[in-house]
Amino acid sequence: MDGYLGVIVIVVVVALLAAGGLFLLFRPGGKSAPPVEPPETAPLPEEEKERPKTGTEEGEGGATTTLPPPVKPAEPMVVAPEVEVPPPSAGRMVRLRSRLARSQSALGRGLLDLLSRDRLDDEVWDEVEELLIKADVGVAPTQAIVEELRTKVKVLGSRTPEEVRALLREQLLIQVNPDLDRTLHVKPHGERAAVVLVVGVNGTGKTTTTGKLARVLVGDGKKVVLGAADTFRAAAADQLQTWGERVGADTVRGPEGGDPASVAFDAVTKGIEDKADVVIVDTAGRLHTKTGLMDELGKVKRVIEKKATVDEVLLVLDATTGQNGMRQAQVFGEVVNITGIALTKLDGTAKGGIVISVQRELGVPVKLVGLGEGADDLAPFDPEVFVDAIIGE
Ligand SMILES: Nc1nc2c(ncn2[C@@H]2O[C@H](COP(=O)(O)OP(=O)(O)O)[C@@H](O)[C@H]2O)c(=O)[nH]1
Ligand SMILES: [Mg+2]
Repeated sequence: MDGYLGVIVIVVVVALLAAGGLFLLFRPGGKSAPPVEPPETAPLPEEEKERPKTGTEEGEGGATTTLPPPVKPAEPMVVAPEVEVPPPSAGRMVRLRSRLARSQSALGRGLLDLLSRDRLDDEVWDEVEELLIKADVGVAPTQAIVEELRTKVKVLGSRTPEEVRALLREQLLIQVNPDLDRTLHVKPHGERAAVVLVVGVNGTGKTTTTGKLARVLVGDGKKVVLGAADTFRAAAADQLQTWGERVGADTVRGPEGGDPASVAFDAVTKGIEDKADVVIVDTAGRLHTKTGLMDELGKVKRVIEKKATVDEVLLVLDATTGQNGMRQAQVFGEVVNITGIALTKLDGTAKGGIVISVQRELGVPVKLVGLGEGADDLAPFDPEVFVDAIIGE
């Protein structure tokens, strides 16, 4: 009887072992098939695509199975991320001129057509006015342009197309004001990094502009540290960090929902410790009340000023939002002393006249323009290139 039981036990054990082995070999997701590259599923954002893949992402558990050797030799485990060298600031707007021409040339063509008519009566001048207003030039600058053009045209009498073009160019340029100081204040103070604070309404392009600006500055040979003071969502800090990693700029971040001012403080501290030239601090824009905004931004600025000076406060403004965006932006002007405007998405609107009206209404020069979603589609604003893109060459 005992021997009989022993045999049964042995048979059961052997059967269990065999089943286990088969399971190991053929379990779903097991390594019974030759390893395959992870599939390219949804298209990755540009930044993600460039991130080098490490060996650890292939999965786990491969070592315990008895499998044919992988067809491909293993990739090296660690690949240093390649740091990009972005183009310098000089010449960027010229490179992006075609983007501007594409979005703005309808305005220029319309104006040149009207001004080339044989008879320039009140009706024609009304149309000129209408075109300028529609392009967000603003009422007062429009009136100034029309008045000057009327006088000059009268003096000229008959006009050649070249003369019309030159007159228009001159008047637009006067309104854009080439004499404004558009230098970005990013010179370090001795050993202490310069600080740029980036503010503006949610969705205008603050984080993107912060990342692009880091590239501009790195392209000019500067060492940059980024501060992710938009602590509202972890994704915002990730987004900024990805921008930074591409050009070798460190990003200081805090816990999700943490205090933005303390992140700003830590970023500036790191900037000074690391002997960076510039610290750029990205902020949140989703503040629903003016007092909330006052409190938060005011605090960020005050806390930075315990360590350094805020050299530049860039207001990011979405050109496609026109007058609406401008009113929202004005609130920021009441909270912090804006020193420059970064006008984004100028590639996506025919209303380039906003350059003129925003400078007038906020009393601050446009220093940077965003002309696309590409990493290097941010340029220092150049009034002449801008006006030439409007009226064509
Ligand atoms: N076409 C275009 N899109 C832009 C430009 N600047 C930013 N964007 C886009 O605007 C969206 C919001 O940008 P983001 O930086 O996240 O805005 P934030 O909420 O102010 O930080 C993103 O899809 C950007 O790619 C620009 O100059 N041109
Ligand atoms: Mg953001």
